[in-house]
Amino acid sequence: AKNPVRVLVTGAAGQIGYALVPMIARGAMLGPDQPVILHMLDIEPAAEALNGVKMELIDAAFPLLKGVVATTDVAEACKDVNIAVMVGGFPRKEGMERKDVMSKNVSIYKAQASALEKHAAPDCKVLVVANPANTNALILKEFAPSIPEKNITCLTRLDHNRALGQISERLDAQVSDVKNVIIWGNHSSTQYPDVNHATVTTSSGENSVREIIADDNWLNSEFITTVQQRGAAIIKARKLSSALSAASSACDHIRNWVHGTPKGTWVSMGVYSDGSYGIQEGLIYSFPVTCEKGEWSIVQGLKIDEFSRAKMDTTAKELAEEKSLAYSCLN
Ligand code: NAX
Repeated sequence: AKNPVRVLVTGAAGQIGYALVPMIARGAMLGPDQPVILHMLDIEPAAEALNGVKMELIDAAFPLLKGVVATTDVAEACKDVNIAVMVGGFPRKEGMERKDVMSKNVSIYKAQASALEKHAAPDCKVLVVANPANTNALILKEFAPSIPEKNITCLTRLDHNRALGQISERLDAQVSDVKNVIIWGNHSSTQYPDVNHATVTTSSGENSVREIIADDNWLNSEFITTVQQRGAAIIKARKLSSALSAASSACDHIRNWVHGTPKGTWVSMGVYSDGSYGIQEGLIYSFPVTCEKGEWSIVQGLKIDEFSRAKMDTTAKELAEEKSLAYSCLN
């Protein structure tokens, strides 16, 4: 039998946490034959609720679940973890300034970066979900210099999956037959969902999504805003933000990272920019990536038209601004 993998979920007493931990315990993240030990972290006011989640995990009698650590101690939570899914953060409350929210999250991610650096397994893979996801991941990277930068990523897979969903609905096709959409940039409303390289498999073979939809007007406006604004639409409908789709996408992100992407398919991940596609280095930016042997690489050589270029630059500019705001909070 395989050795258990230790998976940390921060903010585990929250909404996404509640959807995510059973998925991990059932093998949706690491596979149906991979035992796991769950490490759940939350803050003191949520300690009792966190313990309730632990009780439910025990009650569910998941065969793959070999242990549960539920704690408010960051060092204990990070001890020897192989995967860290960072869902905990400070939410934006009504009337709060952007800078105040940023400042709270900068101090959380600075502290948790140090704890991961000191206590996590050396090859630990980190996925930041909590908003502002790209910038929280960047702060984590800056304050955990001994963790390789390739091991620190943020979640844009939910946006990617939302784009696949919109295309499949529009075509009345199976979502599993649509692939290679791209989310460029920030996990925010400036993100650019790009379908220029996307395909859909039909009885006649693999077709270009742009050609088969044959409605550039829809693709260049309504499709993009629907994906960008989907989080807000879920809040309006549910009176709560996306949780099951976020949790499921976090599992997809880690599963593809660890086990690879299928041949000919790429996914979107927020990763440290190496300057690909003219995106300045030093930002965590969402790119199309393929994964093999536990490592992602940015898909190279895609043709970028003027329309895409402008949108990719707008979202990069917002990330550069977030980065300076985050740095101004450090002093
Ligand atoms: P909840 O408010 O339900 O849960 C957050 C949990 O984090 C709470 O239990 C809270 O006590 C805990 N927490 C706060 N500070 C902490 C700290 N320092 N250490 C450990 N835990 C801490 O929010 P939920 O709906 O679960 O969303 C979690 C985060 O995901 C939010 O930041 C949200 O904005 C972000 N999202 C990101 C998405 C993405 O695609 N990247 C999509 C979904 C979601 O909106």
